[in-house]
Amino acid sequence: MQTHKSKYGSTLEIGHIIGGEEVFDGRQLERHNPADRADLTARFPEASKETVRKAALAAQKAFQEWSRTPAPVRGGVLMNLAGVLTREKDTLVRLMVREVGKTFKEAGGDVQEAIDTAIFFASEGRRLYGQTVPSEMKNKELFTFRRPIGVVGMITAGNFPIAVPSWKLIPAILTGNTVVWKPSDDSPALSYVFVKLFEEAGLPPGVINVVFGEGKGSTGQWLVELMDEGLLNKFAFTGSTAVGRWIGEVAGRNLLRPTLELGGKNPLVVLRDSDLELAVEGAWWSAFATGGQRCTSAGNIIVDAPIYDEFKKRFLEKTEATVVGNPLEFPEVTYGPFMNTRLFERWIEHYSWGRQDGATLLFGKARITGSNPYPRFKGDPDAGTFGWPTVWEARPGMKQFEQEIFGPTINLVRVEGLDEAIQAANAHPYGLSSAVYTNRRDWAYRFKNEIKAGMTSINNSTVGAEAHLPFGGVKASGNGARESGIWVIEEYTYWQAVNEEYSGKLQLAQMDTAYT
Ligand code: UN1
Repeated sequence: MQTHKSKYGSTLEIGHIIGGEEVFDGRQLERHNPADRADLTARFPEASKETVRKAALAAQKAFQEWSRTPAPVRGGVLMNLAGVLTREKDTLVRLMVREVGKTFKEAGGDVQEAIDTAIFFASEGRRLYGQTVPSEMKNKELFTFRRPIGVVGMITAGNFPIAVPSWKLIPAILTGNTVVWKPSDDSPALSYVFVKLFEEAGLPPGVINVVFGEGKGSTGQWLVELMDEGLLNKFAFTGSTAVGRWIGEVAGRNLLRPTLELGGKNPLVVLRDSDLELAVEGAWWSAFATGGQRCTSAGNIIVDAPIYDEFKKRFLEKTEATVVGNPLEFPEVTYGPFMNTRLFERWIEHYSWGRQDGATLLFGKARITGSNPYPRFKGDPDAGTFGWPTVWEARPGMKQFEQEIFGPTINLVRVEGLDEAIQAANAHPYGLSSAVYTNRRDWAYRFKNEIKAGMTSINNSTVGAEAHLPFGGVKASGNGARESGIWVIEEYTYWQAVNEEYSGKLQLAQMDTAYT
């Protein structure tokens, strides 16, 4: 790695990390701060098919030793990592604000989530329990052991550039696997620094290998296709449903069980008896935190008819107070720029979906620019790509009600009562997060029982899941695999059944007990 001075920090000249060596082959790519497109955070290469293959071979080699390393010792590396990340938190936070345009507060949460994950799994190395199981026969013992799966391919998105990779990397290595990780091309510097911190914490070379590049038609594709060559034993992906489906197909034909964390169109329901102030604040944060660029961001706010008008009035007031701008220079902003122009282009398209379907635009004027100013903008809007906070009135069945938008857009949806609210909350293809605001326990519990979603909040935001609860969705939001907490261990291990015979003779299960 080389560093050069840049406007706000330094530019990293980085290579892939393969078997502990830095490898510089491939077309050069660049990453700029999305809030100004001038501040260069990293210059990094695009890994070719051959380079990705080398990374998988390095991971295979490292697996031999790492899988034999006692789990408490592997956990010890994670305990060190928690310390190193805590020491480096401020540096990582600042780099995250520069590289992906998050606010300081949210970047702090992102890094903290990784620290919490490291702390959680550090001791898990001492609790990687198996079982003893009674045998049908005398003088025979049965046991189960967790075994690592092997080499794991990983592709992650840039919106949670440290937290989400940590949910994959940390449990994967704790359980004895080794990794080839292709991070998002939106966060190369952060990913590089993150892996260097694992090294500093004592992780041997080759346990985590990093290949940089882009997605389909590039490094990401080469990595996925290594499943067909038998070089990967597991795949873990966070990103769009379309890409997830394709990864799932490749994994399926190779009989691998992937972890797929995909899109969301998360409903937040506000019932007639709820605390309106709390609901408005929770809905606003669910919609606009990270500029809506979270898989857990709310997509539809479903409001009970008797309070609809009052909610709408207060929600629009709160939306108008949203501050948008360059988070590095103005830490008070609610959200910053789009992470990349692809996301912006997708977001801008939804303005035409809304018009075509007859939705009503209540607030928002597409892209913020000097000639299309937003009153609460901080900084130079033309320097990056920023979106107006946007509020629509929509109905189930409309495209923008059903499809993930991944930007600062929210729909208000009017329903009559709990039954209709639950029906609307389920009327989209996804099933990741959800929320209900009510003071009635029976309503809250009916909602939690009937919503088809992996995660549900009662009187709280759709975003901000804690690092030790199972994270994941149903329907188009994933394949049922869970990340975080103890549950993720299932995804990175297989059960080995062992029997030990000490009778000194051949005892056969089933036959000996049934017919002797
Ligand atoms: C994501 O957007 O991919 O629950 C993850 C949350 C965060 C993680 C979001 N803890 O909003």
